[in-house]
Amino acid sequence: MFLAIPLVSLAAQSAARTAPTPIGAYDVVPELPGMGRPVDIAATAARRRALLQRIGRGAALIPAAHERNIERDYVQDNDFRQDNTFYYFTELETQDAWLLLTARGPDSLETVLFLPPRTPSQERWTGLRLGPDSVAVRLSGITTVLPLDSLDSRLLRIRVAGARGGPVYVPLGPATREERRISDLAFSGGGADVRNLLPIVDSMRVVKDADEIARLRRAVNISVAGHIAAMRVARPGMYEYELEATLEDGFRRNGADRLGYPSIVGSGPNSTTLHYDVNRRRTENGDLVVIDAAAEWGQYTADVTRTFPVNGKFSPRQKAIYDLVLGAQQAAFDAIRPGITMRELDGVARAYMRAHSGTLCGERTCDDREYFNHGLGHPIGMDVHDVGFTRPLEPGMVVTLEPGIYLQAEKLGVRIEDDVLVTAKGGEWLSDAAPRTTEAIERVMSHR
Ligand SMILES: [Mn+2]
Repeated sequence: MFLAIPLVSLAAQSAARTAPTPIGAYDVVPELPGMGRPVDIAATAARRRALLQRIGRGAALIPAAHERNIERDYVQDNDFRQDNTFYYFTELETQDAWLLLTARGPDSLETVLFLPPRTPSQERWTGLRLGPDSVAVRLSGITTVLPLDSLDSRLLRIRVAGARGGPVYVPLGPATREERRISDLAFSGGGADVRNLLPIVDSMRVVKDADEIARLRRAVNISVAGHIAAMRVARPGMYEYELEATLEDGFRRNGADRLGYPSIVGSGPNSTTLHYDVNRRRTENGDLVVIDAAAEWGQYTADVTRTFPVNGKFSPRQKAIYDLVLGAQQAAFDAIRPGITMRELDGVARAYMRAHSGTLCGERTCDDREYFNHGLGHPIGMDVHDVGFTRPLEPGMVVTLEPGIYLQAEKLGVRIEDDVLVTAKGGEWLSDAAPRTTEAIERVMSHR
C-alpha cells in the first residue's frame, strides 16, 4: 500500500502556527515528477485476474481516456481524467493507451499494455509522458508493454481467431473515431463475438478492495479538512463563493486532485435547493448554510454534506430540525448490516423521522416527500454516484447516508451526509471527523 503519509490530526493542524502538513501530500513517482502516482501493482493485477476469471475464455480490450484539446474542446479546463475502467485495471493516468487482456483458460492470462511513443518535442509542452519502455513496465507491473502501433497486428490475430478465441469484451459506449477504427479492425468481418465489458466491470467495482478503501479514506479526510476550514471562516455577510473558496482551498491544500463534483454552497433560501451550485448569494445573519462538497483523490471521490448556521449558533428551531435529520441518519447507520439494501435503509430513516416529527413540519411529518425529497444515499467510488445502488450491502461497500429536510417557506434546509464503510458487523463512519452534532459544529465555529 502506498498510503504512507501519516495523517495530521485536525486539532494539531489548527493549533499549529506554522503551515500544516497537507493530508494528501502529493505522491509522485520519481520517473514522472508531478505527473503520475504510484500504482498498487498487486491490487491491479488481482483485478485483472478476477476479470479474466469472470470471462473464462476470451479477450478484453480497454482504451485509456484521451486528453482534451484546450483550444477546441474545453477552453476553460484541460484537465485530464483517466477512464474509470482503464484505471481500475491499471491505475495509470496515461492518455491514449490500450489494455488488452486475453484468457485462453483459467491459468492462461496475457496482459499487454500499449502506449504511444514518447515525443520529446511534445514533452516540452506537456511534461513527461509514460512511453513503451522499462519505466512503464516497472510502474505498472505489466511485463508486456508494446508501442501503440503494434496494437493493430495483435488485433488482427484476434480477428483471425474469430469466434474460436472466445468472446471479445469491450466497454461499449460513446467512442472516439480512433476507438471505432480499432474496434472495427478487431471485430468487423472476423466473426468475433463482441460483448459489452461494462456490466462485468461495474459489478466488480461494487465491493472495494483494500487499495480502493485507502483511496476513499484519503479523499474523505481531505474533504473533511475543507468542510472544517469553511465552517471556521463563516461570518454573516460573506458571499457563498467566499465559503466555496475556503472550502476548495482546503481540498487543494491537502492534495486533492480535483473536485468530486461541483461544490454546493447554499445559504438561506438556497439551502433548500438540492443541487444549487451557483454560489453567488450574500449570506445573512440567521441563515443556515448547506455545503455539499468533496474532493477526489487518486480517482476516488468522497461525498460529504454539512449544514451550519452562518453566525455560528443554531436557533432553537434550526436545532430541532437538525437533530431530527441527525437522528434519522444515526438510525439508518445503526441498521447497516450485510444483506440490507439502500432502499430498506431509506425506509428506516423515514420511519425514524415519522416517529419523531411531532409538529415540527406542520400537519405532515418531516419524512414526507415534500420535505425529504431525495433518496437516503448511494455508493461512492470512482463515480460520486457509483455502481451497485441496488445490490444488498456487503463488507467493503462504501455508501453515503444523507437524509435531509427542506422547508422552502422558512428558507430552511438541512442535509447531513456522511460516508460509511460497510463491515461484517455493521458500518464504520469515514467522515465523522467533520463535526456532526450541533454542539460539535458550534464548538468548531466558536474558535474563529
Ligand atoms: Mn451524495
